[in-house]
Amino acid sequence: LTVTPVCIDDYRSLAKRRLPRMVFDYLDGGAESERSLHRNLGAFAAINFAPRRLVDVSHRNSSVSLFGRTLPTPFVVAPTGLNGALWPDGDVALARAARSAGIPFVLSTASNATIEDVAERAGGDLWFQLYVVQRDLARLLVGRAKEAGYRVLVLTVDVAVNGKRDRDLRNGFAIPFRQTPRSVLDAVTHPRWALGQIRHGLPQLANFASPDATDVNAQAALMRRQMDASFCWQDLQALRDAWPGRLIVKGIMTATDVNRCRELGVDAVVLSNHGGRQIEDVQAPIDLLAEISNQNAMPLLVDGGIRRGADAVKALALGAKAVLLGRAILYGLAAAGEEGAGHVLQILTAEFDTTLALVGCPDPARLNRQFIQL
Ligand code: HOC
Repeated sequence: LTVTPVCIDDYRSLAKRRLPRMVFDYLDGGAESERSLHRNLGAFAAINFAPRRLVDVSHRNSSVSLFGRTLPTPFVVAPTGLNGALWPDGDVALARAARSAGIPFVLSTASNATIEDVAERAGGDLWFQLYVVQRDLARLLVGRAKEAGYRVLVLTVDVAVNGKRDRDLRNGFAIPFRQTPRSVLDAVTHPRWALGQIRHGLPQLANFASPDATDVNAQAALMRRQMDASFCWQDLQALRDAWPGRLIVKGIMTATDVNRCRELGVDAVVLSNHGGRQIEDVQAPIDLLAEISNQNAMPLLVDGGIRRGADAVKALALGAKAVLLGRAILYGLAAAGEEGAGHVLQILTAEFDTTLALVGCPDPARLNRQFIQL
């Protein structure tokens, strides 16, 4: 890196420079006119602090407690598909960055490294994210994750069908990459990215790689983000009964569904609109958190639009236990691999610590709504 990036937006610019347009658009883009995506960012910007003065903030910590464990910071690396398209062996690079920072890494069903490979080569606090493409396959994946030592299962419930992403449609984005004059030009004009992909081999949906026909069909279905759209509450109950560890449901966007998850014995939910990548015109998860966190006994996590450590302070003050990082850490990965992802975590952690001092709260456990201008 010639100029040291100082914030997530700097990493976004570097990612934009290194990646072909179609890959950057896949990472950066959202559903339809991208109003949900922009609402997520705008919602954080609209929240002001109510800083407390004359508080001793000379000794601070950044740790939070989740499921009876202490995490050094409130950040969790969100599950994201196709990380290998951003950086060769991107899943392992991200998992290693998370391990170095001591935070959980959530491996996506749509990863480009296998469940076992990530456990062996990265380790750390591993969580597994499940997309139910086919029920038999889902059972198999969950069993593999358990066997490989993944501690938490995260079920994503907001991709019953594929959201419409205009940028991807315009670009003809698909895996395997389609060779058209435009996509070839896009690749050759980004030679650092292209060489990495050639050296490492083009990304596959690694968890599904198998010579049997079922998996080939499942792989194709996942590529189209075509899940089992019949998966519903009684299936969640069955999953709850089958998975002995912590179970998180990701993609919840109403108080009613939060309560239903709690009644079924789910351990936590992630308030999420999938980074504005699925449904257009939905509330920002941080706004939903502000509405419902004081009515809920269950741990709430939140994602969507976190680009600053201060955003995590806002989320915790409004009742979140932790926040998930999607695009923020992927910009770092896309710009500079494990090093970039690790630096993103350092930047966010430093910003988080500075903000705690500036709002007058030396311990995240003491954050509450009094630190927010309501
Ligand atoms: C091509 C397979 O959650 C996203 C991801 C999609 C995961 C399936 C990708 O892009 O929002």
